[in-house]
Amino acid sequence: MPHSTTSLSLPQKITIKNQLKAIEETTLKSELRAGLLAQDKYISSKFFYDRAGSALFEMITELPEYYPTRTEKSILQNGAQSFFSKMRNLELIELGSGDSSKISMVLNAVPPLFLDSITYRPIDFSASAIQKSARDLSKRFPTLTIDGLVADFTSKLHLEHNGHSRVLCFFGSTLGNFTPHQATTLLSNISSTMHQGDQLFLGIDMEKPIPILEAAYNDSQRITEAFNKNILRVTNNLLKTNFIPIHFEHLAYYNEAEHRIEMHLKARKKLTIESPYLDANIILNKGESIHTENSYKFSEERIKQITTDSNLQIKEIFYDIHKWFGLVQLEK
Ligand code: SAH
Ligand code: AVI
Repeated sequence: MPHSTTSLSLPQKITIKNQLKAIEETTLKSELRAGLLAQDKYISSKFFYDRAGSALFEMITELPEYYPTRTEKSILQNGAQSFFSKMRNLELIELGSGDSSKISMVLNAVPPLFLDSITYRPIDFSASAIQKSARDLSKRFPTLTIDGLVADFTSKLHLEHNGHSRVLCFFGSTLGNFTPHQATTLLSNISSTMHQGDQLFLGIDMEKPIPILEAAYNDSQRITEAFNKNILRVTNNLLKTNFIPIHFEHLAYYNEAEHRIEMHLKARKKLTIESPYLDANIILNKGESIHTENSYKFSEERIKQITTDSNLQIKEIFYDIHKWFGLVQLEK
């Protein structure tokens, strides 16, 4: 979510551009409106990530039930370290970067002497996440140049190639938050920002027994429920709607036919939603739900399909011992 970045004094080697400011008013509001006016109501999962949402997501990553983060980190620690240790004179671009913990594991593999030859370019919808991560990284890696970009990676990204080779990272299985069609479009757009020989490290959550999947999105501390309901607060802020989170029930279940976890917010009673940006009130009937997220789980076959369709070649897939998560190394 857009926050002002101009008032901050940043260390010398950090710049943060905000590409969202210009489109915020028009595109974001009309996107939200379209979802709430649809027959099957939805809010795009990118609206989870304002300051509070990013902080709640960070809490999710530490929950005992939420296996993806620690599993991907275990793969980063073992699998791809030999590639990362050879990185020199390049741009390291991270999509949906969030906090600094995963990219720190990548940068830790680089001999300190060569860190000043790397420009790290985090791209995220959340200005607060980029600011926090850039500050953390500049303390840990003072010679690293950081060029952050607050942007929606589903829109056209302005990533002119400056001649340096590129290593892109798209961790966390965030690609899984898009339908196969959307994911192929997104991956093809990412691929189009790469030159021959550039690499992409893509984190992918794999299929596994349903109870493990469902527990990860229904944690006992109800942090995922708070994260899901935060999207209503973000919507209230942007559209001046009158959603009251306690009027909704958190639902998260595995849709086997679609290979995805679905998250919804189900109205506990009939609700009338008002907004100065809507021509008429929206009526939500008791039991009607708003679809807030899909989180697709992959087979190796579907990984091959989507990457081939996006004009990328698989060099290697690194897995954890249970094959719960895959880190796919792709080359243009
Ligand atoms: N990469 C981190 C964070 C994953 S959470 C990890 O692996 O833990 C997903 C991140 O993607 C959030 O930081 C969110 O703000 C960002 N994000 C989601 N949709 C986005 C979009 N359309 N454009 C840019 N960033 C997006
Ligand atoms: C960022 N994304 C891949 C997470 C996921 O697992 O789909 C977001 C999340 N939603 C609920 N818990 C975590």
